[in-house]
This record gives sequence, C-alpha cells and structure tokens, in this order.
Amino acid sequence: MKIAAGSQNSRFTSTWSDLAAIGRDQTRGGYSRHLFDDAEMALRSWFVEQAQRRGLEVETDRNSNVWAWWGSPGPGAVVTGSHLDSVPGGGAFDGPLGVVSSLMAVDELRLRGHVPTKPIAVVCFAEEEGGRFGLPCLGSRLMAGISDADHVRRLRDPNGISLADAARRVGIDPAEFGPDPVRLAMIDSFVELHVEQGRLLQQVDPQAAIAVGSQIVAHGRWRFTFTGTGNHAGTTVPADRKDPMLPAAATVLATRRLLAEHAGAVATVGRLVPVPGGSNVIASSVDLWLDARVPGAAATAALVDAIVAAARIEAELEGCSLVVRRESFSDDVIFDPALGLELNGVLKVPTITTGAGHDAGVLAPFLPTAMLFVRNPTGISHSPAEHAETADALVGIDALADVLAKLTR
Ligand code: HGY
Ligand code: MN
Ligand code: MN
Ligand code: MN
Repeated sequence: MKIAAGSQNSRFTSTWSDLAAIGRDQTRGGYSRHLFDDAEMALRSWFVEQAQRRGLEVETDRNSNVWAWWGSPGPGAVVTGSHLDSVPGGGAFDGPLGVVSSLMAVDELRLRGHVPTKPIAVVCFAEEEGGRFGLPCLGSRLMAGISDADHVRRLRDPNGISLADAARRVGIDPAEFGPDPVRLAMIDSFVELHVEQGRLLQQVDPQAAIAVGSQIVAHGRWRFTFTGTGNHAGTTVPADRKDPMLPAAATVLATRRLLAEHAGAVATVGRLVPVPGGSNVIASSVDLWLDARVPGAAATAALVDAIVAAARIEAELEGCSLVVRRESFSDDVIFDPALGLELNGVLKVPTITTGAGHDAGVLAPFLPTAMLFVRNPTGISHSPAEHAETADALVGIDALADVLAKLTR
C-alpha cells in the first residue's frame, strides 16, 4: 500500500465523520438523502467545500450533477466519483464511499507527486437511487440523453411535488435539464468506486479487500396500479367488496413464488401504497412497485410478464382493474474489458459481477467505464447495516489512485 496510512487514515475518518452527520433518518434509522431535499442540498455544499479545499474547480451541470475538476474541464477527461443520495433509511456507504474515495485519491496522487497529463474530475451524479422521484440514475441518464427531460420534469414525489418545482425551490432551473453531449464527449473514461452490495467478494476471495466489476445484471422498475372500490371497513360485506389490497398482496406472494421458475432472478416489492391509506377504509386503489433483476433483458421481461399475468388473474378475481407501467429499465452492462484489464494489470484483484445498478452502468454504452468494489463485511446494503472498514476503504483509495495515475500518465 503506497498510502501514507497515517495521514490518509486520519483524513478519511475526519472526512467521513463530517459526512456521516448529514441526512440521518431519525425515524427509520440510516440515512434519507433525496434529490433537492435539505439533506441532499447540505451534501452538495459539503462536496463543494471539500473540492474547493483541494483547489478543484467546481461546476454544476445542466442536469444538477456536480463536478470538481483537477485541471480545466476539457476533452480527454478521466472521471471518477459516484452519488451522495440514498434510498430511504439507507446505509452510509452506498454512493458516499465512492465520492470520498475519489476526493482522497486526488489527495493521494498529490502526495505521490503525480502530475496528470489529462483533466481529472470527481463527479456527484444526481438522484442515483431514484429515492424521491422514482427514476434511478436520473442525472447520468439525462446527461446521456436516455431519459426525456420533459418526462423527468413532470415526475412527482410521494407528496405530489413535481421535480420541476422541487428544482426551482432550490434555485435550479428545470428548463435546463436535457442531453449534454458535449460533456459526455469530454469523458475519456469513467471509473466508479463503490461499496460492494452483497457477499460475492468474500466468496470469491475472503482475503481480498477490493475487486474490479465485470458486469451489471439487467434490472428495472414497474408500477402496478390496482383499482377497486373504496368503502367503509365496517359496513361493507365481502360480497360487495372490490378491494385492491387483495390482488396487490397476491402479487407480492406470486413474485416470490415465480422466482423458482426463473434462473438467477431476483424480484422485490419494496413499496406498496394504498389510497387513501386509512386503517378503517377499504382502499380505492393500491400502487405496488416491482423491482426485477435477471441476467439478460429477455429473461427479465419473461419474469415480469409472468408476474403481470398472475397479477391480472388476481385483479379480475376481485373485480379490480390493473394498469402496469415500466418506470425504468437497464439492460445487462458489460464493463469495458480493455479498461478492466488495465485495472487488473495495475491492481491484480478479483473480478465480480453486481446485481446493483450504478451511474457507471448508464455510461458504459457510451464510453470506457469500470467499477471498483470495496469489501462490505456484512454484505448488506440499502440498510443501516451496510458497512466498509476504514482499512479496506484506504486500500480502495490507494487502488483508485493507482488507476487514475495510470490513466493520466
Ligand atoms: O438499486 C440499485 O441497484 C442501486 O443501488 N441504485
Ligand atoms: Mn443503491
Ligand atoms: Mn449506489
Ligand atoms: Mn366513520
């Protein structure tokens, strides 16, 4: 390890403790940091301060992604970074570990006396989790032009606030959102460091603190809206009911049951919202979000089709209607093999796949992209139990510095 462990160790723990104080969720535990909310705005300020402290040139692009440049923004840029937002009640490391590690990889390169021959940028992509408006990797999708800006502006959060209004409230002009081909063309390569979300690394090599990512499994989100007849819980006999909660509940169970018929599939209903949501009220409608992930777009579609078919049968049995909308989808992503080999030439670490989506996955079809994963001893993510040891984080920073040095030699 080339890191001057003492100096970087104390710098990591102090940087991390500053960050860890922002956006704690007192009711659910963990962190809730969502696009343009107070916590996320505080994180943006934190990032700008960290970047300016390092003499990096900071800018916010048209899609509210924040960039910190070592060298003038320009073509041939080697970009690293990740995201600062979280899922509701999420862990501390998913996203922020990549951002802190990128800032500290810049510190490490300077400690080594490295003078980059290309611009290096640390980017914080907006709303990677889709935790507020439901569209994951929103900032990188808009930049790459794969999400329609008008559709994005109309997205609404659970309180009915549009993304456009939420942006305006924090002084960001939503009319600016849109494709950013010039910025995309500037990027020579993108390397994202991320806490591992699972236990694969420990299975592949229990001694390894980091790994190179090889691919992301196809995944997407579908919204099921079951509509019945709202009524009084106490005065409506079963024969008169059209209760959308029943087909919704049956769909949750069918999702788990159908996995057995779809190799390598995972699918989750993590959010289910009855309307109006009174405990003495038969719901008039129920929204259910399905997160389905299977290697291969066709296999993902086959699983979702089976779940939708089961949901339609259940809805009909209860006299309810059903509308299914696909809210997001990402096909399998294979990271750039040449860049991966370069990383492995430098790092000589295991290679693993991931079932989690990342901004790196959005950019992979457009430019050479790679991921580095840092061991998560719990293997748990999207939960306060998510963890990375400081010693492993320092190995990740050292490795990221090695990679950035090689790419900007
Ligand atoms: O949901 C995901 O796969 C990622 O953590 N955003
Ligand atoms: Mn995540
Ligand atoms: Mn993430
Ligand atoms: Mn009453």
